Amino acid sequence: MANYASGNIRTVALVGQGGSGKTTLAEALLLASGTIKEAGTVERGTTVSDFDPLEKAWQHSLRASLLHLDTQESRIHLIDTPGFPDFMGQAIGALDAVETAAIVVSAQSGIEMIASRMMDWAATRRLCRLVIVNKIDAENADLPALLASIQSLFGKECLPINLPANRGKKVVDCFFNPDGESDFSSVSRAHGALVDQVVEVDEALMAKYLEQGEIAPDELHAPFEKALRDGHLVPVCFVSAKTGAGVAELLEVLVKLAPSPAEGNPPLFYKGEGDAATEFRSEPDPKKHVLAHVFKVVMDPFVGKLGIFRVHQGTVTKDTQLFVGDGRKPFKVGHLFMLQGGRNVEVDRAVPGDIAAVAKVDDIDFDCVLHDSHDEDHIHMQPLEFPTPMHGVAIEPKRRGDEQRISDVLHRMTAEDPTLTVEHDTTLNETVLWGLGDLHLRSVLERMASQFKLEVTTRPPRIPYRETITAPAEGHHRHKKQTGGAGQFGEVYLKIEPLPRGAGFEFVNTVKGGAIPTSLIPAVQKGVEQVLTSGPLAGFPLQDVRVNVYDGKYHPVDSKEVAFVSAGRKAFLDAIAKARPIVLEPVVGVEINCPAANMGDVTGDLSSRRGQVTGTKTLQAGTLAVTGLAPLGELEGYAARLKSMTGGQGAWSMELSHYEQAPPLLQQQLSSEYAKHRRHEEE
Ligand SMILES: Nc1nc2c(ncn2[C@@H]2O[C@H](COP(=O)(O)OP(=O)(O)OP(=O)(O)O)[C@@H](O)[C@H]2O)c(=O)[nH]1
Ligand SMILES: [Mg+2]
Repeated sequence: MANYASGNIRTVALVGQGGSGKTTLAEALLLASGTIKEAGTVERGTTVSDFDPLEKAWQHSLRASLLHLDTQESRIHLIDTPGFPDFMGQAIGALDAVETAAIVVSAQSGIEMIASRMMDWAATRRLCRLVIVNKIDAENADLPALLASIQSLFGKECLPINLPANRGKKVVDCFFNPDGESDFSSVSRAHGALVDQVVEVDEALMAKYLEQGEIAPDELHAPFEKALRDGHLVPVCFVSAKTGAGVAELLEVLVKLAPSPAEGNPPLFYKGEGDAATEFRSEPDPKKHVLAHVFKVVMDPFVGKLGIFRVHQGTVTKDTQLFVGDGRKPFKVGHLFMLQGGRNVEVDRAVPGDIAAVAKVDDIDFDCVLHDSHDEDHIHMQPLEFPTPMHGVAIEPKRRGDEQRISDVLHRMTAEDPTLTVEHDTTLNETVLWGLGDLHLRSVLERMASQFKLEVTTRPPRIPYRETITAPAEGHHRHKKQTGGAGQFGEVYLKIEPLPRGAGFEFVNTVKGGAIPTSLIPAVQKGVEQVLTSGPLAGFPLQDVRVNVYDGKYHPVDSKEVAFVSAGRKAFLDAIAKARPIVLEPVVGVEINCPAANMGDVTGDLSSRRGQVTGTKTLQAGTLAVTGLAPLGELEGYAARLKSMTGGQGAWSMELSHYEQAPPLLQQQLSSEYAKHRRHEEE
């Protein structure tokens, strides 16, 4: 289907808990649309979506996969995302590319953590939401109870758009057709509830409805889309990806009711930088300037760097010249692709709503904007908030000499994955990989081993403590050295003050009258910054401080750069010593799902770790979600502890909440360890 228009495009991200059946459902949708002739399975490793060797081996999706299918004049772009909390970055990133987030819930296991997180994230992003109840064929599925918990947890606006019938062997539509028999609830009541909800967004229609008692489905289309856009309606569909029940009906819902690019909420863009930036929204008009957003980057072993983007405005063809962000030099598209799992399908053009890719453009980075006009510089999309990686592993090559290759490979992997970071701990001279969970880190190490033949040994990393100051102070240092002929001279006066938590570092130069020549200020800054990576108290990075260099002295012959680097560093250290420095510890927000019976143990254990419970909610009969805060340093071995407390039934995730002052005992312990370490080094 070559020439579809934007109005016929639907973009859908399948999100939700690991194992809820997203990949199997994607396969079923491809089959129902005739895109594939036979459905693969996750067990046999034959699905279009989980094409990566590691995904096949683990039988779980680890990356967002892009798929597309054509049905009834419509092009549907599907993104199948991983459900494990460890790979959430991939699911969050996909939200930037779609109008509709379909939250898949397993009828077997009910609502779990990721489903409810995804509901919230999609709502913050103003996406239209759809709840898909999968596995309606399962023996132990209690569908009426599940629907009730969906409504109590996600809201009354979650209304069935179809219902299972014939004991889950098929589904019956409740939107277009008020009559029919279903397994539970009544089709006509479900129909009434939908119409009631939809007409609430349109006063005139509401009046008509009250008067006539019925509204033709055609007239409901526009208000239906509005209700979806406003989050006033969240349709619930029932399917079995395995037996195929409800799959054709789901396609029908996507085609007839899911929003086109013009019917969804257009994403927010910014033009300009910082405070001067102005907001605007893209228009899904194929004739306007191109605006496309790169929401995913893949380092393909065969085609190199692949930039995957969603077109929000304008038309991209092979001949389009595209600028990357603020770059001055455009590139010619040349080959334009749409992805079908691991296969790149070459296409002629991409219109608003399309998800496409270009290969081998090195300047393309995750989250950049592609555009075709010089006037469209300095455009950014409203940034997505990714969880800060808090699970770390320190790695060391097994073979000497692999250091550089490890660094290159990790660099490529972090380019693909916004939730993976690499840090070099200068104090211990070790490389630390930070990710969202143990599985996340393991997947990276396995890829390093299998794809790049790089073997490493691992050990737990240090907790990422930080240092800061709590009072303003002055610092001074005069660097003077006479070695043989020429001497070294540099003198620096500076003031420091604490900045709000999370503000980072600021360097200000207010030197007057050339007391330190402007050309040597960078040397002072360099010296100051040398201290930042390893604070004087316990060797942790220093943050949230402003340094103001305001005076100094120089010597026309002896003042060299090195002298001012050294003077800057020592003046800063001098100031820190007087500024009541402290160690900050990371505090994480945790969410724990556990059987209600284990609630007491779980909360008691959390308090014994200096943690606190901030809320509990019932996910469904017998299962609770507990949220809380705890210092990261106290959570060592938590996964194993939770497993033993809950008989293996607990699940948890954590993400960085904030940094706060570490308790005095811990501060002392960390600084005496650091002092010992330094003595050891000096010996
Ligand atoms: N009985 C039944 N089993 C299903 C159905 N859909 C999927 N499954 C099974 O559920 C398991 C998980 O399915 P996947 O499709 O891998 O689930 P997923 O949501 O993609 O999981 P992640 O990729 O880890 O997020 C597999 O064993 C499937 O065969 C269904 O409709 N009924
Ligand atoms: Mg999957």
